[in-house]
Amino acid sequence: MNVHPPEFDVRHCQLPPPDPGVKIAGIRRASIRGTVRGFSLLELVVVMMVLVATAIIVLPMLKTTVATSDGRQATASEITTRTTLEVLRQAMVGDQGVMENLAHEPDALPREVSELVDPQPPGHLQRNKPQLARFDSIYRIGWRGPYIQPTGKNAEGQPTIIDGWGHEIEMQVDFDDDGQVNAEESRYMRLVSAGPNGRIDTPQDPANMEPGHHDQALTMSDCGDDLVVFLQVPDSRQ
Ligand SMILES: [Ca+2]
Ligand SMILES: [Ca+2]
Repeated sequence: MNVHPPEFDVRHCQLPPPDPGVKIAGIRRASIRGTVRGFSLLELVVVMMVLVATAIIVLPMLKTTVATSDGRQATASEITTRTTLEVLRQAMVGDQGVMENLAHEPDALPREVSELVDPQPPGHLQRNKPQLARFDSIYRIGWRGPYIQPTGKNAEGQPTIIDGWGHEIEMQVDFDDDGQVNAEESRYMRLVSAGPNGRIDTPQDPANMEPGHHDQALTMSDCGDDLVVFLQVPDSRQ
């Protein structure tokens, strides 16, 4: 059979209709349209097995360490703790946080993180500043808990905020031994996670509250493996 090659129509950039009898690379064009071949079940199973095997290899690596922006390798527990501390910091000093509602009376501020998850105001607030026990929506002052949802329980079984190693995050504040928190003391409030060793290493004595500015100030080595977040003063530890 004498077959002429199809002529290309330049004006319309189209090939003329194919001759159904013409074979292209041994397959009729009609059969290309009719049988688009999919994956067989066996091929799909093999692909799934490869994906599962990859996940089994990669997921434990993600669980163990993650590279941080400064090039360190941080564990998932550390990342969880840093995230939790940031959420806590926002609950304290962020928009509509505790400080916004209570900072004009620093002695009414919470002294334990477990107080932040409670809809009821802390006992010392109810005793010392009963006028702040209810939130005034016009002046936007007074207790408006809970400020954060609990993530675990403390040693006494109370709902509280725990770090990535399962220990309650501690709020440290300078009382200056008189049992009250004044405005200056409230500046040095800080949140402390016990870190991987599960023990609070950061000293709580008043001389050690301010970070970095004088000889007695808190240094990095004082804090051991703890993770510390200062609520109001910048962290200038050396
Ligand atoms: Ca005091
Ligand atoms: Ca520690």
